Amino acid sequence: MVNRRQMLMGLGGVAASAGLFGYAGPVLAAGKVSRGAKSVLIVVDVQNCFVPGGSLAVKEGDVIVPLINKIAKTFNNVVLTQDWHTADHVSFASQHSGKKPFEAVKLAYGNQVLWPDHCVQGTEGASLVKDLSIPHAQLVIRKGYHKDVDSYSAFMEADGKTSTGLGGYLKQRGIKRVFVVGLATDFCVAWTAMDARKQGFETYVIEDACRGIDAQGSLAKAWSSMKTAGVKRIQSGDLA
Ligand code: VGL
Ligand code: ZN
Repeated sequence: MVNRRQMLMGLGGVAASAGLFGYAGPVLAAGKVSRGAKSVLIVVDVQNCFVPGGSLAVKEGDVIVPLINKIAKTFNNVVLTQDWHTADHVSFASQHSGKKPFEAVKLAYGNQVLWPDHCVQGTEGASLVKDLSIPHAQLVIRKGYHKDVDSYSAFMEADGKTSTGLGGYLKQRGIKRVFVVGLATDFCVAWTAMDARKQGFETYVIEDACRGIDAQGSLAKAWSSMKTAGVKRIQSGDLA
């Protein structure tokens, strides 16, 4: 049992107010978001294909790398993801005759946007961007490796039922709070964040450490879906 004296010591100078107003969590400067002890940073798909010069380049995708490196230094727990497709992946327009990138097709599991070939397993395009520097990252999770199923989300493939195992991994490690950064805001970041919420994690997307593809209004749509799902939209400066 923590006695009152230990509690007051732990809380330091603000403890006096705790008795009056109740104590709801870490005491922060106004508007600041605490990482908390049981948090993880998920760095989504910072891969060569998604930065300028890559086959599915996201505008300014490279610009966020130094910021991601800096944010990652402040997290004890970091997970990286890699989009990791077979060369004949169903999400590639090249596999559908008469279809062009950014058109959509209907597959067994629903609508699928078609992309230029990207992030093929073992290729340079699928490698993490060389300037990404997060040596203390604990796990690299690959996704989209089933030829017939895409996986924007780091938690759940696009069929909505095949798990990557990431949710179980984070839960077994006692993680409660998930922060998401990376590429692309409107696809893999958004789907990862919404699935994190769905699995019960308190979830934040750090907007300035992400960049989007924004095909046909997809960026605004993604933010609106994330809001509905209960994902919190913050800036890196909001971190305590
Ligand atoms: C992504 C489209 C296709 C992403 C991956 O990382 O956001 N987008 N594959
Ligand atoms: Zn992909």
